Amino acid sequence: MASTMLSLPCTSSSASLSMHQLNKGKVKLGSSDSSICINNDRNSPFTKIKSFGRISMTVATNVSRFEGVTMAPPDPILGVSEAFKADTHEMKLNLGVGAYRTEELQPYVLKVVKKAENLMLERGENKEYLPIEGLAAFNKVTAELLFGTDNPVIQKQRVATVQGLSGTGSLRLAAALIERYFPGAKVLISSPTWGNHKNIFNDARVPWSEYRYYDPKTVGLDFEGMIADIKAAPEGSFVLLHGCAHNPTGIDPTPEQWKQIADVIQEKNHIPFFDVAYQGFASGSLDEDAASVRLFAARGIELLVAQSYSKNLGLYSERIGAMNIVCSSADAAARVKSQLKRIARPMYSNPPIHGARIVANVVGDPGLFSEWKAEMEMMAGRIKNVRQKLFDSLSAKDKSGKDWSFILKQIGMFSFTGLNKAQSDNMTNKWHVYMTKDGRISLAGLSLAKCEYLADAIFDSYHNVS
Ligand code: PGU
Repeated sequence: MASTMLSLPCTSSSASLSMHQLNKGKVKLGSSDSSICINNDRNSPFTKIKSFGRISMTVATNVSRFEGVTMAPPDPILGVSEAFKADTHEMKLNLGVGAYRTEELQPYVLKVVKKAENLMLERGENKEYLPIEGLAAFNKVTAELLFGTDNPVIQKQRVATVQGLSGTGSLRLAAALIERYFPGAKVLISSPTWGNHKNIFNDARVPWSEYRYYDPKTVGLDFEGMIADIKAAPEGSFVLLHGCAHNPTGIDPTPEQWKQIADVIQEKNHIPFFDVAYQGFASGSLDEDAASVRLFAARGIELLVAQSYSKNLGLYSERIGAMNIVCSSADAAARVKSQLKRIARPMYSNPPIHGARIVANVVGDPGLFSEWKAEMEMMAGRIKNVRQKLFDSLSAKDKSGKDWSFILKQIGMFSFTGLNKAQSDNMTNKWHVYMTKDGRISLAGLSLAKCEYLADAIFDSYHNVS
């Protein structure tokens, strides 16, 4: 039972008016006299305190106005970190969230980020509001990083770029634009995909359906299924594509397959909608990882690209990213940008400055830029090393003939192990390995030292749990 302190003017009319309001709000009071409810028992929660012509009393509310609000389930990805924190086992391992850790399994702040932050301190930069569309220097470099400085879409000012609240916020902005300007249009999402994609389009009231992507038999891409489903979708649908390092499968189309995907999308007049959350993290090269987006842009197709700097610059909690919409003319881009700003203004008004300045400083300075590339290669390299070691350990242990080579074929932060829910539960309950229930493990949270232990856990879960 909750209690609330009330202070009422000591006149009968105002007291009874207050009572009326209280009763309407289902507030219950203790034993009452004729006009107001006062309890003289000092130990009761309903205690009268009289002072200077006002009566103060404590009232108890036993029915919340939020009675109809049900408990939400934990988030399938971020909820895993909460469960991990509560576990006290010494061998516990958090392979849930896609966040880079050092070999010592500690969070990593890039050296180049610290340098950029020092620069900001030295310059004594202010904390004034940013424009709705974000920091101009950031918007310039982020679009150039994605498309390449010399790309005609940049030269001809055909890209509407606005700073967003990282990848998620940028996706959400574009979803709102789709809902407003393309009513009824469907977004096609890969099956499986990053869990939050569906939430984003649901909340924006944009209808979506899935296209085939992952083939459990080959633990590879179901390319024919993908093409057939994109072909079968209503003309003018949005097709959500992971620019590189597909989450959760770690399986990307080959350059040849990307061309065929572009062919079908063009043929059907669809609009590609790229989610680029791992530029530089898949191959270690920023340019290589942007090749899919650049292929579509080179064909003159109008497209959308959400960007995130959570992973490649380790700016997870700074919430820095962008939405880029490539239009067929500079005029259309200007109008689209104006509407993106209109959507952003009542949602969050304008974005935060800190991460935007870091990105602008790092990408805009040739020295810092090359240091960043070296650090990104180092991070991508560490992940490749644990990937190899995990494969070696599993192959050495498993004499059943099971082929684990898919681990080596997958790229990016994750490995999609093929473990089902019961097997994933065994990983957590028996082995204290925290992962998402779709069988995804984040190799960015694994150290060489723990590969052997993880291989034991996977071996046991795969062979001993059905
Ligand atoms: N798009 C994809 C494909 C992602 O994997 C993620 C992050 C995002 C967008 C959004 O990242 P921002 O931090 O908003 O830029 N996915 C991670 C991080 C945890 C989460 O679910 O937000 C993951 O573990 O899948």
